[in-house]
Amino acid sequence: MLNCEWNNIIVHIDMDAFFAQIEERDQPWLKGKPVIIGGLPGQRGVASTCNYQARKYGVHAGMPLWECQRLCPNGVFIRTQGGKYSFVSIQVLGVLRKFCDEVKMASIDEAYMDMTNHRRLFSDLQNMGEAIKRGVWEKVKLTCSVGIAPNKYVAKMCVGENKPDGVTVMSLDEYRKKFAPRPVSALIGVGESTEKSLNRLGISTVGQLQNFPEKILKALFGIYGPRLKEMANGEYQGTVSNPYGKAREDKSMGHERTFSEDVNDGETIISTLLRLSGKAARRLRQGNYQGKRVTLKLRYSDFTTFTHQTSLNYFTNDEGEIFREAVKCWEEAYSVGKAVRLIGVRVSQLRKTADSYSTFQGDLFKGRTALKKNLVLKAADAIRDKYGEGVLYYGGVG
Ligand code: TTP
Ligand code: MG
Repeated sequence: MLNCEWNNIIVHIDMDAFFAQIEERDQPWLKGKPVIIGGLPGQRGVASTCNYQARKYGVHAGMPLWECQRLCPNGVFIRTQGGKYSFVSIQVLGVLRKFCDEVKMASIDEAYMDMTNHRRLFSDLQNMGEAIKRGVWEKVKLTCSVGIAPNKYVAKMCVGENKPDGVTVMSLDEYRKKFAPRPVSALIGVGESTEKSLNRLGISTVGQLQNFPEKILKALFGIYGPRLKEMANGEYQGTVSNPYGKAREDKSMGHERTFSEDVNDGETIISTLLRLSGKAARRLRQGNYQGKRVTLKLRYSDFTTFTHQTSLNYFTNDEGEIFREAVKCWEEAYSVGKAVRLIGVRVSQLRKTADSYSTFQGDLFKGRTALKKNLVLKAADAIRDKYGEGVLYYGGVG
């Protein structure tokens, strides 16, 4: 019988080097080699992830493939096999559901479980974590890491402490002590700009934020101020909804559509992607923004939700280019045959431009072509301004 005074026992599971580990499992010759998932060297695009071997070379998710190859010339590059990874994700969900009903997938390889009412089955929390890991291993032959804490935020924060293949149990006191000396950027939810603002206040460590007067934080950050302090103290009760690792703070613009009936025909999806890309691009242009990263969001009929993203090596607010990237994500991420409930397109990593039609740097549209393209966009926007959003849509992959 578990002796634990916590009011809640929250378990966070995060698969280790998820896509890469699946490929290593399925292709035994990869054993011991640095493996990078996301595309072949020479292709545009970024790494989705890499195994721990490749991380030793400085490779990480989101890094352009050409740079991965420069840092790790012996790396084995593999294209993303979205359907296969989603299948494994659903298998893992099945395992977790055997431990408790309250499982929430937070991304393709992360889940939260509320084990509060299941504590009596385990001798201690470490043991609980080991049992969950064993269950996952037995079903899918993959390792994961487990964080156990009295709330979701601390469970997620601590899962990385013994990664890969580890269990970390952390009370709020332990969390406060352990994270106090670390920089504020260690907090999930504190991105670059918040870090800079905090630094300007003289707050560089989590410990300093733990003790900083809430009033001042509130005056400077609004409702986000007290939340920052809660995060530092491990008292934040919300979830940090970020599909991939740390929450992204950067501004983004996008649109989503929930279908009145779930769909699984490619034509409907592609035409919806076209509309959503058009709307996202239009918003970017209206705000004089261009972006580099395109994220596709997919929610299936069983409510499992995944995101998949690609990054361009230039900034754009052109709907054709955004659409092309969204379709690429769709092709990589979609589990064939599954019914889709919601789909979304989002553009992030934004920069402000002086003029929304300033020259595109896309390799397809150079010189005169870029100029012509800008004129077409300008004209199309003028027509939409006059007659409404629905009158014009981009007609296909450029
Ligand atoms: P993560 O859990 O962030 O990374 P990981 O599982 O590969 O490695 P770790 O051991 O550090 O948890 O993301 C899960 C999967 O999501 C990852 O295997 C690939 C995919 N992904 C992307 O497609 N793009 C991204 O930018 C990131 C960060 C992840
Ligand atoms: Mg992971």
